[in-house]
Amino acid sequence: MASVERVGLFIGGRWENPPAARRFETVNPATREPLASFVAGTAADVDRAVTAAVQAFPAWKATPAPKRGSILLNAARILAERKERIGRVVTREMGKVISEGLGDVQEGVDFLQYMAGEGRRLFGETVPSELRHKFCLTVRQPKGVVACITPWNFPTAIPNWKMAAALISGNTVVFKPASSTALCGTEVVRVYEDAGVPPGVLNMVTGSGGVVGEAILDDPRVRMVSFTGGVETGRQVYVRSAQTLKKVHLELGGKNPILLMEDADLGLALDGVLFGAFGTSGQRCTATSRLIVHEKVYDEFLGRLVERLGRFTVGDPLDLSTGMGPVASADQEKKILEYIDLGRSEATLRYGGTKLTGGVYDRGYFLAPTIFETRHGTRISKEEIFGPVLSVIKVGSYDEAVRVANDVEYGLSSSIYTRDVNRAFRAVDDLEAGITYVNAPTIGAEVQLPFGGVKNTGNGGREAGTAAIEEFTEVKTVYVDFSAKLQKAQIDTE
Ligand code: TXE
Repeated sequence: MASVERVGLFIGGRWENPPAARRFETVNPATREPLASFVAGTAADVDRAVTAAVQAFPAWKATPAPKRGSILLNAARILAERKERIGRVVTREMGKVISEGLGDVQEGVDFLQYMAGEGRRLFGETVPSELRHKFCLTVRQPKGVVACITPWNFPTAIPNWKMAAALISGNTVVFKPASSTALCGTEVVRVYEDAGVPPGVLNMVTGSGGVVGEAILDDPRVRMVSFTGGVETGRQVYVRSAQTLKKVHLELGGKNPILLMEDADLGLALDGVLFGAFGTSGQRCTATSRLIVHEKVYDEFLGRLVERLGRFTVGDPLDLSTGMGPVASADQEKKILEYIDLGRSEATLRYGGTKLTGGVYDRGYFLAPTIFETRHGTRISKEEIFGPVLSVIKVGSYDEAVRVANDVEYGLSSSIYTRDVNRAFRAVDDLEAGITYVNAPTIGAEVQLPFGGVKNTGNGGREAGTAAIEEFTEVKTVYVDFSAKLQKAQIDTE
């Protein structure tokens, strides 16, 4: 094995590097160079990590939430200090262009700051009683040990979203990062460690979903799992966790549309479509993968889009002038190319559609940004591709655009470009999605607002904002009777 950094498991506040452990490496998708090596964790490792989290839980729960918040604020500061370096790690390990690598880290800084403040809120409710001299309220309590299982596409942002919310709520955490971006996950854990998160409160076990992930799901001491990934894996996670009656929070796929109406500002929409469809090489759960265009502006807009793509650069993601980097892995490349082949058979290829070759391209997983003109109903127009492939669909009216937009299994993000304020607000009502943007693309979530979707995008939960606190806490209802006599609700009706 090449001489790369050897990262251990993080259990009970110690980095463990058992010499005999099986290991795996992560590689740079732009160059195929190995970056670091990691322990392929086992069920026994998970057992020890959960035990450490169980043991650390009472003291962390008893730590005043504002004190937990000040540790997270430390983490925000440290992460901000390391932003440049970790942003480059994101780009080198996952392939998104450097501006987006830095954005990935910034999202963590923002969220840590937000959640640090939440330590001084964690609001409950006070509610009137139907009886005299009785006081009713709710308080939020942690769930206990929670698991955070994360994907590779936002390799520092998503772990921060989950872990900061879990920790401020008083839970202890077992974290399993996606294997292909385990160094990014490690960098996040090091930030929390250096910020003063006590031993055992945050534990990381690297390794495969089938071994480490399933051992986490099977452990009855883990009371909640927060998972982001593919819909099929999410379904398995849900079913498996049912055995131990865990709370399961799922963030899954999307097939996010932009509705481009005949009265839209086409120049503005052009920028939005390019960023929405080809940012992060289309590997965002909120990526714009469908462009639903009114027939009156269809030819003009598509012509302008193709012309712009002709000037769009694909290449080294560390180069500031690059528009799009590689896709994240050989598996991703293979899957996307299969969808492109399918698209050639069921739709009209309008741009791209190839693996890029020659020069730097031969070292990594580079695909051309790809546009298909298709009718609604083809597989490429309905299935999540998770790559730089945009399906463009022509419609004759707003109502048809909405029908097409809603006729997919997912409902994460959506967008409409129009200058008609009535139509914009109608779209907010009509689009079946957890997020609707007006005159902006389907990507660009801010951390202080809830994030999540409807239909097969998840099971009803939301990340970020105060919604995340609701996910990671139990509500306790408290009745304080200071009447000094037995009062009976529903019975003492006078
Ligand atoms: O995700 P997986 P992958 C989609 C996208 C992509 C596909 C596969 O379409 O091409 O999913 O990506 C862990 N029990 N999205 O392979 O397999 C796994 O190790 C417990 C959409 O990365 O879903 C990783 O840590 N855990 C998405 C995490 O689950 C298991 C973002 C996600 O892995 C497990 C990423 C198991 N049985 C991919 N199997 C989005 N919508 O944002 C795997 N894991």
